Amino acid sequence: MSDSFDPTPDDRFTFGLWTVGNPGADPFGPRVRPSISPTEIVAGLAKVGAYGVNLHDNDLVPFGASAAERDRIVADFKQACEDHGLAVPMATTNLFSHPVFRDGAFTSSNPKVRAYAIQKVMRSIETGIELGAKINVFWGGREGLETDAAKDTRDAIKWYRECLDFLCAWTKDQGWEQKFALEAKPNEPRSEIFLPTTGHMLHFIETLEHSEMCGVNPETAHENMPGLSMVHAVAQAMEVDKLFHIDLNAQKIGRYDQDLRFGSEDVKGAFFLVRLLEGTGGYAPYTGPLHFDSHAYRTEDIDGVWDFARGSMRTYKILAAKAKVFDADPEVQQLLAATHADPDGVAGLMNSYSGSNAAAISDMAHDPEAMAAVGHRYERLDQIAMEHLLGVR
Ligand code: GCO
Ligand code: MN
Ligand code: MN
Repeated sequence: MSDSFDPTPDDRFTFGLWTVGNPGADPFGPRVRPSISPTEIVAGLAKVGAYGVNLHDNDLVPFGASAAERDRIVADFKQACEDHGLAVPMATTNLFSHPVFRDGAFTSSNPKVRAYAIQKVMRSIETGIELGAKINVFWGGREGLETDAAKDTRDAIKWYRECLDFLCAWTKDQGWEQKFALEAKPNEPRSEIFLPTTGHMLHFIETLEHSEMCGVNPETAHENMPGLSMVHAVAQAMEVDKLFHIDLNAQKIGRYDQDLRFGSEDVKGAFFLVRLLEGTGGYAPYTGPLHFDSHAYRTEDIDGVWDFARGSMRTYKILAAKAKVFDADPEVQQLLAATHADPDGVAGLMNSYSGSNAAAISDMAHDPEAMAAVGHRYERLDQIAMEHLLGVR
C-alpha cells in the first residue's frame, strides 16, 4: 500500500551508513545481523526513498587502509551514490573507536594524540569533499573523563577550541566552504563528556575563531537522556541560525543512549519538534538534511531494518501533516491570538531601549491582580494537539 506519507528524495531524509548498517551488537551481546556493504546500503536507501547517506570515515574506509585501497573504496562508493541518485550531505570522523582515543581526541592530555586527531579529521574532510558533503559533524564521544583528577576541564576546553580553530582555518585555507556541526551528548561512553548539551555547545561556538563556520547538530536522544527538551535545544539553535544539521531519533528519559526509531517514544515531543522544523507555527522552516541517527531494534533481521527506515521517515511526514493541520485549526489560532494579544502596543516599548520607552514603562499603570486572574487555556490548547495526534480531530 502506498500513500502520501511514503518518502521521496524531496523530503531530504538521510541515514548514516552506521544506522541502517548497525548489526545489533550491544555491551552484553554480539552482533545479530550480517554486515551490509556500503554500496548495498546505498541501494537499499534509494529503494526506500531516502535523499542521502552520511558516513564516518571508517564506516567506508577501514582504519589503516592503504592509500590505493582508500581511493578504490571511495570511488566505488561515489559511483554507487551516483547510480542510485543518492546525495552525501554530511561526513564525520570516527574519533572514538580506536583505543588511541580512549582519553579523548581533541581533549586528550597527550598533544600527539590531539595532533593525530586533527590529521584524521583532515583526511575525513577530504573524503567528504570528494563525495560532495558540505557539512562535517563533530561528535566528541571520547572527549570527557571518569575522574577530575585526570585533567583540568579548562585545559580540555582550550585544547578542544585549539583543534577546532585549527581545522576551521585549514579548511578555509584550502578554499573549501564547509560547515562544522558540533553534537553534544551528556555521557556514554565516557562517564562525563565535555560540552554535554546543545546549550553548552552554542556558547562554546561563540568563543571559536571562525564561529561563523560552526553550528550544532542536536540529537533527540542526547537531549532526552538527561531529561532536557529537544524542542527547546533546536529552537534555541534555530533562533541564532546555528541549526546546521540534526540527528532525529527517540529515547526514554534517563536511560543509556537508545537511538530508537524517530517518534517511537514521546510522540508529543516529536510532534512539536517537527512543527518547529517545518515552521508551521511561525518562523522560517529548517531546510537542511533530516538525518535519522538511530537503528533498528536488536530483535530485527534485515527486513526489520528497512521497516525501521521506512517507519522513521513516515512518522516524520505524518507529524508534518499533523503540524500543518494543527496550526491551521481556527480554534488553535484563536487561543494563541488571545494569549499573545497586545491591544495597547506594549511590546513595541520593550524591543529597543530609548529614554522615552524607559519613561513609558516606568510610568505605566499596572493591575497585577487583574493580570494574574486570567487563565491561559493551555489545557484546551494541549488537548487539541492531543486530539489531532490521536486522529479524532
Ligand atoms: C552516538 C552519536 C553518534 C554520532 C555520530 C556522528 O550517540 O553514537 O550520536 O551516532 O552522531 O558518530 O558523528
Ligand atoms: Mn545517540
Ligand atoms: Mn548522533
